[in-house]
Parts: sequence; structure tokens; C-alpha cells
Amino acid sequence: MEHPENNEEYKGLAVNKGIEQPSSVNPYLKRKPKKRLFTVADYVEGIVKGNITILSQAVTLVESVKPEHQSIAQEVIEKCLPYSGRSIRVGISGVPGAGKSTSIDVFGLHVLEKGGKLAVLAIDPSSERSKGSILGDKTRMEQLSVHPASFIRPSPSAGSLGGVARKTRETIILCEAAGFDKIFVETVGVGQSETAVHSMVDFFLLIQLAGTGDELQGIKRGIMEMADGIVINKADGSNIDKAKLAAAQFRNALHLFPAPDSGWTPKVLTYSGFYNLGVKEIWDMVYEYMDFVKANGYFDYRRNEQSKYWMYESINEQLRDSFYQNAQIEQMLGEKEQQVLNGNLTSFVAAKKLLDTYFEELRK
Ligand SMILES: Nc1nc2c(ncn2[C@@H]2O[C@H](COP(=O)(O)OP(=O)(O)O)[C@@H](O)[C@H]2O)c(=O)[nH]1
Ligand SMILES: [Mg+2]
Repeated sequence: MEHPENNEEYKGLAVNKGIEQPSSVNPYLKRKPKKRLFTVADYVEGIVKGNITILSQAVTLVESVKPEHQSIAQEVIEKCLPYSGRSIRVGISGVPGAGKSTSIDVFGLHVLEKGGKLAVLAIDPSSERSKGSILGDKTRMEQLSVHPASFIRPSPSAGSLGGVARKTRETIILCEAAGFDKIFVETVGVGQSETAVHSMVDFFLLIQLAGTGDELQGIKRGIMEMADGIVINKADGSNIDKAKLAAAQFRNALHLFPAPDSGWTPKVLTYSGFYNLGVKEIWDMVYEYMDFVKANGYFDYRRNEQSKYWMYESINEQLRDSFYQNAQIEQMLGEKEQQVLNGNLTSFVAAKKLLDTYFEELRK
């Protein structure tokens, strides 16, 4: 018996034979085609036409660690190169709280008054940990973030500073190809990231604060030497005199440094990002600098030097990756490290053994 419930003993109950259930997926429904991956040509065409969606997607590929994404990205970058380079690139640095985000908002609106398009990028080697401490707060870039001529992209979170910086530099190329003629690169004013930003911009703007009386302390000499302009923010309210004093101190300190290769004398200005005071003067300075270095040839010289620098950086990065990702090396590394720590091997010999093994592996 098919259904035991249909037994005589159960009165007033009849269970019918069931029917076959249709598949839960409608067989007549056409399967949605998989999201089509753009070809290199699609990306390049979209970027050159200024399509922001495609630009964003291409930047995502640049930031991706997947080899198949990287290979498309590299081709796209190469094809975009002829359309790139026609922009002014400004690095903006300052310690957290200096007012970078607030300032970039007003700086951005100021430079866009004359037309054109602005891309704001960032280099933040800590962003993986902090989930994007800079440019994370688009709220402080209230006006710029909704401006139709702006493109704001937080720092790629790629681990090593070198990797993050390379990706930002490649993103600059894509943005320029998409018609962005003004590029800001923001970075936190601590440590090595300034060097990275300096190596990809035409003008390096350092935002400083007044107030402690000995402003110059704690500012790394190297960072000051990189600056083409130093601007003291928050020169408003009762802080104006302190800001002016700080500016005088910076001017004096700058005299102690050797004259920069550009022949340009770095300027020190005070301003208030919050109250939008002195912002025009800052950008007059930047444009004056651009005219100056374009006239004396330093503009092209610096860009060429940067290209050279990035070639060597890329070689170093790829060699390092190839070495550390080698299976044999990965296996040996811990053991050699231990031997060095135990005093059984000198650092130099350990390194040599690892490198010898690596080169042998390559020959296989
Ligand atoms: N008084 C004054 N405060 C400012 C000025 N610019 C920024 N701030 C304040 O300083 C704090 C840090 O600013 P923010 O732009 O987030 O700095 P960031 O960390 O360098 O990006 C915020 O509370 C701002 O409101 C300014 O020009 N004057
Ligand atoms: Mg900020």
C-alpha cells in the first residue's frame, strides 16, 4: 500500500497520490549571462572618453592582487600612457588633525573654479589596518565628494608602502587619461609615505600647525626639505598670531637648507581651511611654481627622474616578490632565520645561501 494512512482503520481520511514537483528553477527562464569582463580595449576606450564607472573599475583592477587582473591592468595602463601626463600633480601632506581633509575640500573647489577635473588619491600604508584612515572621512570633503568634476579614491590597501605607492602612481596615469588635469595625492605626515608621494608629484605641499612654540621640533628634516611650499593651517580666531610666528620660524629654518634643485625658493604661508582664508594665495603660489619650473626645464626633468625612479622601484618590487614567493625559499627561510638567531650562521652567509638556492631554482 502506497500510503498507510489509507488503511481501513482510519475513517474519513484519504491521502492522494502526490504529483511530481517541478524544479524550483524555472527551466524556461534564460540564465542570466555572467557579468561580462571588459576587454583591454573596452577599458581604454571608456577611460579616454572620461567614463567614471569604467575608470573606477580599471582602478580596482590596478589595486587587485590577482595576477589575471594585474595583467589586464598593466595593458590598460600602457595603452593609456600616451593620453597621460597633461596635469598638475600636487602632493598634500600633514600629520593627522592638521586639516588635510578640510583643506582638500576647499582647495578642490578653488582649483575647479577655473574648470577642469580633479582626482583626489591617497597613499596610506596603514590603511589595511585602519581601514582607510585618510580619505575615509568623505564627510570632511562634503562639497568635493558631490562635485561632478571630482573623483575621490581612498588609498589602496596593498600591504607594503612600495606596493601602495606604485598603485597610486598607476592610478594617476589612468585618471589623467580620463581627462583629469589636476591630481591631488594625500598622505599622512609621518615617515616614509612622503618620499613616495614626493616621487610622483610636481609640487609637494606640507600642511603644518602652529601652537606648541617649538613647531620645528619633531618635523623630520627630510620632509621639510621635500616641501615646495609649507602652509600653516588654522590661522583663524585667536590662533592667527601664533600661526604667523610659526611661519616666521619655518622661513628661518628653510634658509638653513641647501637651495633645492628646482631653483625655486619654497614659500611659507598661513591660511585657514575651515574659514577659507588665504586659500587663493596658496594656489597662486602653486601656479607660480608650475610656470617657474616649466620655464626653467625642471618640470620635465623631475618627471623624467620620477619615471626612472619608478622603473627601479618596480624592478626591486618584482625581484623581492619573486624571491619570497619561491616555494623553496619559503621553506628554507624559517630555518635559516633560526640558525642566524642561534648564532650558527652569520646573517650574510644565511642570505647568500638563500640567494644561491634561489638562483639555482631559477635555472631549473
Ligand atoms: N580652527 C580650525 N580648525 C580646523 C581647520 N581645518 C581643520 N580644522 C579642524 O581640525 C580637525 C581635523 O581636520 P581634518 O581635516 O580631519 O584633518 P586631517 O586629519 O589632516 O584630515 C577637524 O576638527 C577640523 O574641523 C581650520 O582651518 N581652522
Ligand atoms: Mg583626513
